[in-house]
Amino acid sequence: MTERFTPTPEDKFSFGLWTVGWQGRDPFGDATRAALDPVESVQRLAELGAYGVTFHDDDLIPFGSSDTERESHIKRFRQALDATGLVVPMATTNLFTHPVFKDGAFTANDRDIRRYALRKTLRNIDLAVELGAHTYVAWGGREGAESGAAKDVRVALDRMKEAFDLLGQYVTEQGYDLRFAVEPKPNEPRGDILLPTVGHALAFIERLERPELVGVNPETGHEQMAGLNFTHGIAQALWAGKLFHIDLNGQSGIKYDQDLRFGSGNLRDAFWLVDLLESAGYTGPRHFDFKPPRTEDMAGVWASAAGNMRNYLILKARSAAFRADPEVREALRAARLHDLARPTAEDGLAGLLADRTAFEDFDAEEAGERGMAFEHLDQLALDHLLGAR
Ligand code: XLS
Ligand code: MN
Ligand code: MN
Repeated sequence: MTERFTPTPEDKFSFGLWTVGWQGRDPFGDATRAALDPVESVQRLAELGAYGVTFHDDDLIPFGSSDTERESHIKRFRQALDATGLVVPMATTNLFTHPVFKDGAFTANDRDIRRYALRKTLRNIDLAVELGAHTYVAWGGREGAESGAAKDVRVALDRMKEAFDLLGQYVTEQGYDLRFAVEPKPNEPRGDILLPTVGHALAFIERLERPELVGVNPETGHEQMAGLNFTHGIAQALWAGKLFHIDLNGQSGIKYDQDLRFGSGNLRDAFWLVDLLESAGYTGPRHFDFKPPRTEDMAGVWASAAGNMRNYLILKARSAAFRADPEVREALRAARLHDLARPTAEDGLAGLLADRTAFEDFDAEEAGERGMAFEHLDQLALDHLLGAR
């Protein structure tokens, strides 16, 4: 039983250096853990069965490093990757920690800062590609405001578009095989952040010069912070062909960004999410963006990291059992999922207009009385999730 839930690189689990490396600093308290060497993170994650590691430029190369220091950090990291076989599927830019980004990066009111943010990003894109990444995440944590007049949001969106158009031009001109994934978040650290949900991001992407190069990187907790159904957001991103990457973690309802390990918080949504990813044939990395709580020592950090993968694999097994259960198949029919899959008017508009049973002879009273049988179906799901079937 235990072995079934032991991760292997084929499961495509990846972690950010900033996750296991989080020292536990929060707005009210100092670090509770020592800094973690990225090389150690790579080694431990490989031992735990992960396949990939991701990073912000500053996670790997401390802000302000000289060129020589930068080279030596990259060299050590690359050696650890080679020794363990871990890959770098994704990288991203830190455009939020240094005070220079206090009013944002691509949408800072200060033009000098916007130009610096773009150069910082372009520099790290070169490194991302050198290390083999195919996805570049853009989380605009400081792109936002706390007050009304401080940010002209329509103009800020022009600047955001300008930034992504330039980034798209750069990777195209360089011939890089790299796509961007916008990561939405409603708030924190800004009072309100631009592109706050998956839906906002999807609409934004369609207005870019090269929309095909840009998708989304939704994070479980970020949608749930806004009270939204994460699985529905992922379904729409998949429907739009835009799920380029995903940040998995746990969140208990509408509160600060908890970044709990995957499976904690809203377990039911986690079940439906895994069910969706696995049945939709999502082939990208299962990337964990979590924070081991600051109560933990290093043993707790690795236990927390391992828990993410274990919970994903348990939920994957539960979802497979749910889908294979003959009673579930019957319940899905009773709930008329097959009917939803059928076009509403395969006879076309003319057929619909000519069909008297669709309106003139339609018995709305009788149709209104038909039960949907959703409760039985949901109980079967819960039985599987709880291991009762
Ligand atoms: C913060 C974000 C961040 C991004 C990468 O809330 O989740 O960690 O994933 O910058
Ligand atoms: Mn988060
Ligand atoms: Mn994230």
